[in-house]
Amino acid sequence: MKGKDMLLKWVQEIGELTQADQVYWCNGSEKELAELTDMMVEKGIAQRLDENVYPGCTLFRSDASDVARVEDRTFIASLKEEDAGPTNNWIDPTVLKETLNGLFNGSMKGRTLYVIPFCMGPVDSPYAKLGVEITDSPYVVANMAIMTRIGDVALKRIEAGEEFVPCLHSVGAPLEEGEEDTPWPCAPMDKKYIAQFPEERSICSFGSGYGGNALLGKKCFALRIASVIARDEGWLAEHMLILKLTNPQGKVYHVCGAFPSACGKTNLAMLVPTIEGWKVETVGDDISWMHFGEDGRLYAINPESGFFGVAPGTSQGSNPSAMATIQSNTIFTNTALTDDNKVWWEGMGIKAPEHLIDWKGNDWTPQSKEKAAHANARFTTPASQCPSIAPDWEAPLGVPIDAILVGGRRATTIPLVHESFSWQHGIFLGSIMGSEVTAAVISDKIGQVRRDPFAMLPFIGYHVADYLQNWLDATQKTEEDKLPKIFYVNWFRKNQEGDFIWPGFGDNSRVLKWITQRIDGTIPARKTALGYMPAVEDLDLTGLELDKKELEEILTVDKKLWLEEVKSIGEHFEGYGKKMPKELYDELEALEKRLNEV
Ligand code: GTP
Ligand code: SPV
Ligand code: MN
Repeated sequence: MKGKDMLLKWVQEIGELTQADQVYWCNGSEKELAELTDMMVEKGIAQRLDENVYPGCTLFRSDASDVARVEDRTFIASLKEEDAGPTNNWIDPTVLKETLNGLFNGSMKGRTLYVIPFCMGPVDSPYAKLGVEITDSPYVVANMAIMTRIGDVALKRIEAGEEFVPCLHSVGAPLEEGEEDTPWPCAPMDKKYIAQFPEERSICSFGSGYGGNALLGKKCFALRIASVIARDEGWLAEHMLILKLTNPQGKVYHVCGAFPSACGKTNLAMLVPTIEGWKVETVGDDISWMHFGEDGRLYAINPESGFFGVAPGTSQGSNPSAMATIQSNTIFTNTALTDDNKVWWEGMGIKAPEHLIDWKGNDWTPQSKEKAAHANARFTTPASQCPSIAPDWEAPLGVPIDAILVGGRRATTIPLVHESFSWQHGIFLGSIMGSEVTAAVISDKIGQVRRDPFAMLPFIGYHVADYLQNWLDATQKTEEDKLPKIFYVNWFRKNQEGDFIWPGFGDNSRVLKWITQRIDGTIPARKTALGYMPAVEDLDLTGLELDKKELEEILTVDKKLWLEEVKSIGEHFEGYGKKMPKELYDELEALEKRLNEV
């Protein structure tokens, strides 16, 4: 859609369809957010935390059925089924629209319809894109106000005639006359729809109020719809963190990293190095939009303005920058609450108090069997508050990317780090990524390894084979030596006892150091069947006491396991159908050959 007139017409139509009580246009001011928050606290939807410790912070508890993204209820409604490809749930757009029309009919009765104009990307960036979310959830408004640039800044660009993506959202729980509201209204699972219309570039989400299901600027727009736009326009919309790394000599590098949900993007983006003289600054923690600059290099912008981060496991020890960021103006969802109005979660680095209110609102003691915070409890917090935020994180043209990391959660098989032989081999590494499914998604497969190419499996808005081709095509847009080097990392190897071998978090800086040395060509590497790998001595392990044998193990290629992996990759490629680029099969064959040579 384009222009103010179309926007007004759309809002009017949706107002009539949903029969909302009233329509409110968000301007994005601080006053507006403060009033909205007051309203939610008064209504008992939200709870304020201790103002002395957590100023401007609130806690929300979701319905127990609405705690994460729902991939089974997420649809790509492209005109042709084959365009959605084998990895997406396809649904006929005409059929779906009829269903959705039925569901949205009267769905906002008794509620306010909020209109949120928003901008993905710095407001002065030529790469920024606009959207307008209509929602009946004030919680969504408050989150969008942190996660994106909302209100007048975005409306101005729409009024100037720019295109915007219409994003329609309802929690799907109309209120009848006199009916009392619940703190977290939502619809049952079989009525939930998270729908993307790629040709029309529009989004429609019904029935869930949680995270990526409801904050439509994030996964629905900045990944599913944006990936389609990116394919058409020749750029890349990716599920990646963006960080800025400075070495002791003051040389700057920028690194993107594609890890699946709850596999360490936020933590790596805010890492505090454990090696002397190194500095990491944050540009983004979840999404990277990359364009080719005039110099032929890839430049990344972060389309978001906040972090929607996993709370459990976040502590002063693991991520002090996140802990400092969430001290004020933060929305907590599904964490536990202490008796003195503070938040608590497992892995916060603070002993569990004798009594808590758990994420379901029940009393909890250390003897309780269930966890006090939900595993996918989250904080929504402004990026600008992050002590490690890079001064140029809003650079309109983005930052030039030197390296791309791909990786996931794998207890076995995948070494700590290996470097690709070439761009094509790097895309192969991205295409074969596998990871254990985490609580960031409602699934009965949690803990099982699934293939997740470039951590985009749930987020590619079109055919996965075309998506991989779009990556391969980069070499037609620029010279290979201008493209970032691609590395495959795995912080999650476990030993016999089930403990992580690599300390991770701040110590991942040691791997980043090796990566910069490879970029600069200042350190040799071992050529293995998988790619270039460091020997244990090549990593800066100053001050670390690790079991040398275990370290060697995570820097070794296990031929037997890898031959099994090759088989499994072959099956996974077959599943992607005939459109799979031949280059990736060539890489698979070459890998098998190299493995059989050693
Ligand atoms: P999404 O927001 O879902 O996309 O997740 P993410 O990729 O940003 O993951 P995040 O950084 O929030 O980390 C998820 C979980 O993994 C947290 O519980 C972290 O404590 C844990 N984690 C992150 N980095 C590491 C690491 O280097 N080693 C280990 N062992 N755990 C880690
Ligand atoms: C993810 O699952 O990758 C997230 C959380 O970042 S959500 O916004 O819910 O998608
Ligand atoms: Mn994510």
